[in-house]
Amino acid sequence: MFLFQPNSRIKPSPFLEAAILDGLKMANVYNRMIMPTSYGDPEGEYWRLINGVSQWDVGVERQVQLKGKDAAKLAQILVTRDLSRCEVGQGKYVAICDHRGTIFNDPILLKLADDLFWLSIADSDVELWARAIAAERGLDVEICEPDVSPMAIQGPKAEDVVAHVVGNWVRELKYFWFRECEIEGIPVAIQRSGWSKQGGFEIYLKDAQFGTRLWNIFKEAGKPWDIGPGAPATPERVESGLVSVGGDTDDETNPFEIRMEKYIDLHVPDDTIGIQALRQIKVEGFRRHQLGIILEGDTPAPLGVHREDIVASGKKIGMLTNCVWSYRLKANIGFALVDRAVPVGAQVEVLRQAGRSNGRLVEMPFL
Ligand code: THG
Repeated sequence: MFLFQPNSRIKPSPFLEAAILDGLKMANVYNRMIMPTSYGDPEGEYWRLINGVSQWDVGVERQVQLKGKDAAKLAQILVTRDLSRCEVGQGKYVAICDHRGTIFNDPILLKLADDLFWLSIADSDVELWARAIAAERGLDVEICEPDVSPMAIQGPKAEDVVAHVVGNWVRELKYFWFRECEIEGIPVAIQRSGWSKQGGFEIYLKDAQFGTRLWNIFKEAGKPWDIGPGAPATPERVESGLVSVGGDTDDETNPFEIRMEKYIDLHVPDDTIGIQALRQIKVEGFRRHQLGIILEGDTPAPLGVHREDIVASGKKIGMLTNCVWSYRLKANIGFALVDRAVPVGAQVEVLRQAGRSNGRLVEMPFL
């Protein structure tokens, strides 16, 4: 038998207890936290997300708070997207790059006030990075992790459930916009967002002691729509072409290579980290691009722990960074990070652990 031993360096999500009571069966590690991944029926959880409404503990989407006179200045130094017209109450999907233009995080930035921002981060230590940059540049800003944890309500029926709990005003929220409010006295911010393309909201809980209560409020309210517990579903996010930075990237990947050009503003000030490198990459051209791949064969063959080489005419042209059985396309599909000379439509081979597999490169999203 193998037992997982928690310690004080593994931050518990405020929803984890409720998730376990609801039958959590599998989890991952993300941002040094336990990330629920399945309640024992991955296919059922997938179809509930596609057709109904699903409730997710995504407390692993940790917040990094920037507060103070130079908070806006620091935000623009950290992210390679123009924030000058970002309004209070608005969120934006952004890239954080290092000085070489390599992307290492892709948070949602939330502007709560002119001098207050949250970066709702993917899996790498942005707080440490932000502190170092702020200190090196002598900025007047406080950086901390606030007591804020997201829970997602996702799927085509999510809006009905959330409107039932907080009111019809949520129907008017634009994508990534949010509003702070209370649910039965529990302080939250509600944003139209979530790591799926099926629509939905994230409820940012602002006081961890109410995790189980907030979970149960939505569990109860969602019963007429058959809500159930779930988690970010790999088949759905791959079908939808959503990138997982860290999973689909390596330590040389720039945002252009992974279809993020529309979130990069090359005209931001020169002191934005990585922007000078990105301008140069834009002029000189980048080396790889990310395409979808559809593999032959009709048995599920997901990617294991390791990325797999992709070859064409006997030469390595790139790597498969994820692969999953698509319930809607009825094929194994994945993301291919390949040389830019290799076009959409190319027939390739993947050196899978079980043997060679033929595949075809396609445009994303798949669906
Ligand atoms: N919610 C919150 N924090 C997060 C995530 C989230 N932090 C980590 C991770 N997810 C960040 N990554 C993404 C990636 C894609 C999207 C959101 C967060 C996304 N993208 C849409 C797309 O690519 O089509 C829309 C982007 C746009 O058009 O602006 O939604 O999920 N709190």
